[in-house]
Amino acid sequence: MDRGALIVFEGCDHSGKTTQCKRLVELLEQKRIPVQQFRFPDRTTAIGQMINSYLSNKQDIEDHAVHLLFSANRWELVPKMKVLLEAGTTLIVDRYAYSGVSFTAAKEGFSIDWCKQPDCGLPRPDLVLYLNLRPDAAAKRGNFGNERYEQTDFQAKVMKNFHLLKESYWKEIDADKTEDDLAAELGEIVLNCIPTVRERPIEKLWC
Ligand code: Z5A
Ligand code: MG
Repeated sequence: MDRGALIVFEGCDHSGKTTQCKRLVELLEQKRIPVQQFRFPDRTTAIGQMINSYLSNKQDIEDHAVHLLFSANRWELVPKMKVLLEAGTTLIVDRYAYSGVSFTAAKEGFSIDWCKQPDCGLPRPDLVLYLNLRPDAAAKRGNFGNERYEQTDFQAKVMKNFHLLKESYWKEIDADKTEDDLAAELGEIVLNCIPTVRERPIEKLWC
């Protein structure tokens, strides 16, 4: 059986990751390509609920511990992701381990190397679509909300970290476009990618 593609969205705050994931799922469904959407953190699981109460400032969790929880939240979904990929379903994933590393490594006393360790061995994406948006363009799309991490200085450190994580399978996309133009560009890239991975084994991240 041909496998599905593992497509990950990462990028700046307000760059349109969640909006474009939804558009892409709709496009693939229209074309009758098997597809399923994932989102990290997945706040529906028991671990995800702890992360949710941390992000919404209802609970403090020690920085190392919460990093491991974000990673555990990915690992708990891996068996389901693998079964779907191997059955030919393409997965559209809203944030992944790159967010995990970039956010924690923006905190005092954390190295990129330490932050990568818990996510070593996750299924490696076939394609990372990194949506780039200048801070002034992002600001026009609304202010930060009330969640932890939603501050300008911290987000600037996060962006620097993302750039240190770029790999050959990343595509950097200028996200300062209308929703429709961006959806058309991303749709074409993803439709071209899916057939190229069919017979490739699923690789391991950072191993
Ligand atoms: N985090 C972590 O620390 N460790 C981890 O391992 C992981 C995550 C996985 C919650 O993530 C936090 O968890 C996040 C990282 C951390 N902290 N921060 N900051 P989240 O995924 O739940 O975050 P979010 O609330 O979805 O925000 P976002 O991802 O930054 O936004 P977005 O998905 O990129 O954008 P959007 O929701 O699609 O669009 C934003 C707004 O812009 C909205 O009003 C849209 O209608 C509008 N929009 C969208 N596209 C356009 C275009 N093209 N033009 C104009 N306006 C647009
Ligand atoms: Mg989002």
